[in-house]
Amino acid sequence: MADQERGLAAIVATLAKTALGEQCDLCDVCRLDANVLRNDFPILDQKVNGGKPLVYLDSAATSQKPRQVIEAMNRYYEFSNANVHRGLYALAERATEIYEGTRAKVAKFINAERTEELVWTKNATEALNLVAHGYGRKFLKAGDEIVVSLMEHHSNLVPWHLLAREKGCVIRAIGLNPDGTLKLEQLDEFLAGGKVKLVALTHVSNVLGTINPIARIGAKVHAAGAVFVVDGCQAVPHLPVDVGSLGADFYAFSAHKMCGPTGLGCLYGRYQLLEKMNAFLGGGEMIEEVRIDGSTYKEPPWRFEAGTPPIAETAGLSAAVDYLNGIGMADIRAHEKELLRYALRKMDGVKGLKIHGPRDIELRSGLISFEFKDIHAHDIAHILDRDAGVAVRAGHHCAQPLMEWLDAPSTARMSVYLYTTFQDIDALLGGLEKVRQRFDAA
Ligand code: 7TS
Repeated sequence: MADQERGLAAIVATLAKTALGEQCDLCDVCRLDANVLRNDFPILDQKVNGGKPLVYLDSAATSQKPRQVIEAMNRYYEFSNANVHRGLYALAERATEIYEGTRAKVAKFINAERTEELVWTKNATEALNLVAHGYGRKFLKAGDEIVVSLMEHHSNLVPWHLLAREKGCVIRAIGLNPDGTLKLEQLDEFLAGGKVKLVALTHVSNVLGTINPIARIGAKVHAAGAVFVVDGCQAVPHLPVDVGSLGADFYAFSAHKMCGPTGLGCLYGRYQLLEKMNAFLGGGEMIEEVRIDGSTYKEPPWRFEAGTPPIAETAGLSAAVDYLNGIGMADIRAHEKELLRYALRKMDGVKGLKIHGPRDIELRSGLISFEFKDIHAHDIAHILDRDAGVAVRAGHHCAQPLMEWLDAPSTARMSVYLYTTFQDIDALLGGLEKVRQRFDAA
């Protein structure tokens, strides 16, 4: 069936369901029809494990890519491939335009004041390491305190461990309330001590789904004279993000979680801070002048982009941002809230299932970590895949301190995105029933 016809058929089917009063994918709340959008994601239209339709509920690990993104990268390789910044011919100019044009587009997407505040990295992990090296190693010293939280991904912990070990800094961690929100009064206590120089927190937890009150925290951090680093990996793909109003000094995220390709990350940094920072990696592209006994370096953001960068990937991210803007981030968030509301209600009805994270939909993003008592998360994920074609993540989710707090070696996690439907959630529920039956019978 042609794409257009399939799209039309999906709309008709959805309207028919609405007329019947069923839960629908085309509603006034979110104005987004996941069934139609799915036509842009060829990977979702396949069967796995003996003919079961694939149900992809692992977008928090990486999102799927729409045809528009795949085509933009192919087009780049077919028509514009050249290295950036160094060629004086048409292809090189075109490649540079794509590379720098995407920087401007992404800076605008997160409402940065200046395009030069957006640094390309390999992923969010590298972006956070860049801050630890470029800012931390230069400005932090022995006895300075770095505040993190119990819900951080390892990517927002280990760079600070490495820095603290080298410099003799002290790590302090904000604990969690029983509902999986931050104990903000602990942050106040730490800041009151007067030794905190840097606070590094996630915007959205990749395990609990908690959306942290970043703007409120930013105001406190700045009042205490510290620098605020935000891990926005799970936020930028799912919520409207405005770095200016959040008050983040640094904000890191990955293209691959927002419909873009792997191999490309983004670091927003306030220009006055980027300017003062040391280079991270050294080599071609990032230098001004090189002598045999020393070198000088470019202004940000190019100071931090050594070697041939991911160019095709910026072509892909450019198409991804157009795609997200075409739908609207507010509508994506509204759609995910509806899915979350539906999933939480249904999952509450599954005997023996424990759900982590805040119950208030306004405080959580589109993912749910869960456990069945006495069933290992890997077994849950394996049975969901084999018996229901449902892909979820299982493990410690690169958040071992949080697992310790949850008193769980691992959890299973479902996560949604703009292409997730209510039928996907129903398939998960059917799969969970199979998991329970299998273990009840054993
Ligand atoms: N920070 C958070 C909050 C994340 O969720 C992740 C990846 C990262 C940082 C690192 O991103 P990367 O692109 O540099 O690897 N989170 C996950 C996840 O939850 N499952 O797989 C990857």
